[in-house]
Amino acid sequence: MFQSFDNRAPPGNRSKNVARLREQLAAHGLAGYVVTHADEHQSEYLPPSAERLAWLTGFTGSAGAAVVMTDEAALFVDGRYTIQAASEVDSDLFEIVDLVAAPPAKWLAGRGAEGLQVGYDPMLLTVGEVERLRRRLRGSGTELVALEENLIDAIWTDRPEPPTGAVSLHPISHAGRPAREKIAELQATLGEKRVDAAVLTLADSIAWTFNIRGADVAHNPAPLAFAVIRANGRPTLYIDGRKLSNSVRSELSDLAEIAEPGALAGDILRLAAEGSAVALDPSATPIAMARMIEGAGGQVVQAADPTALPKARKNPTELDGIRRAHVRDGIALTRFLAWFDNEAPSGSTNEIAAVEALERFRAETAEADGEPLADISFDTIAGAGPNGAIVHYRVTRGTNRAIEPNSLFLVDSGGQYRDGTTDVTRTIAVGTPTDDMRSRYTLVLKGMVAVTLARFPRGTTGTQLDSFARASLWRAGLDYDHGTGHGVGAFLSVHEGPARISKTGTVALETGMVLSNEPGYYRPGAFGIRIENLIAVTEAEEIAGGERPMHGFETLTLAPLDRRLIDVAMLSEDERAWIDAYHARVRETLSPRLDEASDRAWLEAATRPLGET
Ligand SMILES: [Mn+2]
Repeated sequence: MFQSFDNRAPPGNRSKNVARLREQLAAHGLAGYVVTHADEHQSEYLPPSAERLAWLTGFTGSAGAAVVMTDEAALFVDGRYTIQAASEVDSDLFEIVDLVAAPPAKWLAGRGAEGLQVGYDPMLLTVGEVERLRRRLRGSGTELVALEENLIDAIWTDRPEPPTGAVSLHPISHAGRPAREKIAELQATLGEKRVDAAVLTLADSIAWTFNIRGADVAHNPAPLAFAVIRANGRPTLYIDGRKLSNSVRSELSDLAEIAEPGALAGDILRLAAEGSAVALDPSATPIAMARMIEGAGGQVVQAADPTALPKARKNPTELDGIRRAHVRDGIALTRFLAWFDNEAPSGSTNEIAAVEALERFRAETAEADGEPLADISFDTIAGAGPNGAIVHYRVTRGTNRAIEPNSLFLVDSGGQYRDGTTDVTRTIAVGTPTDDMRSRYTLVLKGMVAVTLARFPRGTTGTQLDSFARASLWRAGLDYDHGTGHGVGAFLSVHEGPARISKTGTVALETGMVLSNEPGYYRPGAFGIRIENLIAVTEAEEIAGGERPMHGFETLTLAPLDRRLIDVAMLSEDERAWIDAYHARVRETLSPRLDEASDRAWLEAATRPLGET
């Protein structure tokens, strides 16, 4: 199993850990220390060696920060994690603070005493984070101090070793473009921007550039590494040599110099000493690197990671792979949904059993298809009844809930296959849904379909489309507190920048970008609804009678929507026609590929036209 159901916090006595950190504060003459959920690569999924926040506080969410002062301490989490933090963290040790309403800088400024020095690790905070912290702390008396040594590492005696997962080559049959060509394009971009080099620090940027994949962290097949791309001259890839077999090393040596990560600082200093202009992405790059460059006479040019856009625009080979992955994933999901419909009404199953069954169907289907499941793309969110209303719910043995009759079940999951990454959410009725559940489900579905059917001119951003997904809910006085969609990688991160469909999605949507389309509705304590398909931006085309070419979306995800939850009377003709056509496509694509007659019969019934009984 790729998913575990145990608490993931590193073992330890949090009270002792905090006390030892306070001894470090005293030894360094500090008033406090900042610990973020981060590694040097700003990875979403951390290797165990970087779970410093969890080691210190017990909190295992995917985002957050702590500040420990000599006599008080706070853990900062956003609204997704307030409930989880309260159950995981000892409130005698940490005050739990809303990250949005009172971010660390505001909280620290409120403690303001002249000359208060608060330490942090400059390899773990980005250029942008430190700039924001400094701006907010200005005039408060509190000063941030970058420390060479990480104070957690100094006291975490049984800290795991950093990972050394084997690197594999991502073949041209999946990547679609040779790494050499990608590097040349990046070099041309640097030339246009008149910079001498760019430092890449994100694992997926490096994986994409060099056509490699890794096994350092769960769920994201990118190797933890750094790279320097020079406008002129060979790039250097900084990676722990233990991750490279002889054959992989020899392939990579044709593209780049290969060095140990420890060599990066010296190379950056040399570049800077030559007076080079070096591009750094402020949202990704450790502040330590910017300081090194400026300190040694180089020029820092803040610019978006140059791989972000070319990585996001999937090429035709990648899109073909992604489509294949979605057919495979659709078969697995259909088998799961048929299984669930058979098991759930008896009331004898539960969230963990559902997660296990779904992973088993994915693994079996992939094995039979000759493209084994490399991983799940994130921990499956399987929320029964009220747990469905917890947006980032992860079931543990402690929270496992029985699936009860006359309730909703929300399942958000995905697979990592070498030809593509999937992410799909379905909300399923168990027994008889209430009218209320059906009307809310239909409003969410109308939003999902509105984005699917959107036509939009070149330059349109995700922010503009985000309201398409919400309009039906808004009209009913309802909304949801998360973005509508995120970018998705090609056998890479399930959450990929830079485009997104959300209130902050300011990047224009371009042909080949793959995004999620996942509106929702949540009634705390009762039920949650989310419907998610992945969609790819299609080429702008002429519309009959129209005057300007328009982009649209191709739906990639293939899995039935629960007809029992659709109130047909609430649908427009267009919406109804889209759902029927989608179901016909799902049936025609998947049915011939289902081995079991019972699964084919289930799919037949689940995808018949709306209104047909
Ligand atoms: Mn998603």
